[in-house]
Amino acid sequence: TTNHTTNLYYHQSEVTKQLRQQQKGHKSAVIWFTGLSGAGKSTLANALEQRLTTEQKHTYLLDGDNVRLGLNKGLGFSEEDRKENIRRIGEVAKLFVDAGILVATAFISPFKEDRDSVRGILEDGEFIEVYVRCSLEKCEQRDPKGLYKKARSGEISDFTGISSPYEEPVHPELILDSDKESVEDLVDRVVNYLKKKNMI
Ligand code: PPS
Repeated sequence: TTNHTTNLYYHQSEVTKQLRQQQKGHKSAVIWFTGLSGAGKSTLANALEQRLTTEQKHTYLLDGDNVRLGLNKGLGFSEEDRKENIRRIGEVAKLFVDAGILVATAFISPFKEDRDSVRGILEDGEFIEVYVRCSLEKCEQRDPKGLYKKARSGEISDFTGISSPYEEPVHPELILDSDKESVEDLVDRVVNYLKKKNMI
């Protein structure tokens, strides 16, 4: 039987990932921030990107709302759509890693299986899972976009933490307690990790 991938062959380009990394003077990887809405994923990913850019590293940031307005327009928040959202983001992140870039991603990515799948398409050490940990109570108290309020009133369904599950990472590379330490200190911890692993 013939399917859509039958006559497709992966090409290895002449310029390799290793060569791109050499040229940039650092490794490439995905720094995958996961956590509840309002936990601080975007804030931390942004601050990390700024810090790395200041240190002359080549970075890119893939962020929840922006990706959902473009590449993943049309996907909602059912389990199936979130799965597809994360799958596509994983593939895009992998392309950035191939391009030699340190890519930070900020998505709730509530399902362990989906995060593990992204880890699975990358090479060892290229997937750095960062759990931005913050209690639901605190996130709900922050409610920067007023979404928890809408979720509680039933105006939004399938809302993570309220009416849709969040599966905590089991062995993340890093846990950042966003309600205990400052953004700068937490960014330090990520940068130190990258240095310790000789990525930068
Ligand atoms: S997921 O679960 O990884 O596919 O979600 P993600 O792509 O990160 O999108 C999360 C942002 O979408 C807004 N939003 C919702 N989040 C959770 N549940 C529901 N039902 C929902 N509806 C809209 C919300 O602004 C999330 O942004 P963050 O930055 O996480 O607060």
